[in-house]
Amino acid sequence: MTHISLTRYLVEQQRVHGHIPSELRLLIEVVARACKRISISVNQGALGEILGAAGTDNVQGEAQKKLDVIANEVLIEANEWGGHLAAMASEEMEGIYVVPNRYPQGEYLLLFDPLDGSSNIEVNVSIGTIFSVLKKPENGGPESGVSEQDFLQSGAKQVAAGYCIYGPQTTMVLTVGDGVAMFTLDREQGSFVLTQEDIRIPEDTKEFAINMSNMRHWDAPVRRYIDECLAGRDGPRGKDFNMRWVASMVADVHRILTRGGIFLYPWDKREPEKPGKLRLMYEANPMGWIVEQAGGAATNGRQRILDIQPKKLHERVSVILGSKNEVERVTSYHTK
Ligand code: FDP
Repeated sequence: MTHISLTRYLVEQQRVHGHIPSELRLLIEVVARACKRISISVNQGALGEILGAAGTDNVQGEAQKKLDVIANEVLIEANEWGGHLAAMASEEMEGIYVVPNRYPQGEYLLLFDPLDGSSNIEVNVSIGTIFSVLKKPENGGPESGVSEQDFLQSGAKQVAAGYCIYGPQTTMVLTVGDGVAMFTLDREQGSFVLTQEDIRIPEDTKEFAINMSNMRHWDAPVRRYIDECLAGRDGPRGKDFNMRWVASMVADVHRILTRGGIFLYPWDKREPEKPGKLRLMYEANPMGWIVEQAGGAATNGRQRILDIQPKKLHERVSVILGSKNEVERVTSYHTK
């Protein structure tokens, strides 16, 4: 079998479809390289002194783990000097990180959740890195500065999105708007190898993922949907459902890409003014686009995730994504 590396895949995509400019290709390769570094740290575990709390809080007031901070630094250091980026934004940083003056500025904006699923670091369960790429709006020519406002674009404007999952295998999943491809890290060679192309999520499923401990706080439409799943064969759905909840969004989404399913992290009554737990720009947009590109759907219960106009960088959102027919069902329970 011919091994197709990530580099070769991107070069061939560029040749055939012409929609991956070389700067974007470089950007994706640099992110992949950073993910390799993060993967090495994750694999070292207790031997690498990377476990435990960093002793700091992030902008959302959540305690940062050492690995959150390390992964954030790795992504910044890898990306700041290449000339392909204007600025970066991370779930772990309050403001945007503008590429320093000593390096050339490019036309792309990179957003990332450096280490998703932090509660799973210590327990040796899959975690990941999620990223999203936007183009800097042409509001004042290439010489003009970059501001937080430039990042506030809807998910539909993404030009690349992906995630890397650090599990039994390290796997990178990528879309540039032409389907979804999967690459597995060959640890001996140190390169990502194409292992699946044109991934499709089955439209129907019998598996849901939600944190059931929040049931008493849910809104009526989510409650109705899950109640109907739980009623199984004798209920209105006429089939038995299974449940999975890894509590790492990357792992739950990865399972859905592999065999279908629906993932929900809905708004709930605990903090009514908070639209949801997950972050629109670092989690919902990239995952939403990947899922759509694989034939699935992603909404906040009322609206397509990718159509939401963000008002702030760290905006939160309610998330329902996965197998198309199930997502449409839950969404219709909200809107009808
Ligand atoms: P975490 O806070 O551990 O980083 O990003 C938020 C997230 O993980 C998701 O990856 C995951 O799906 C969810 O939170 C888990 O939330 P619960 O602990 O409430 O189940």
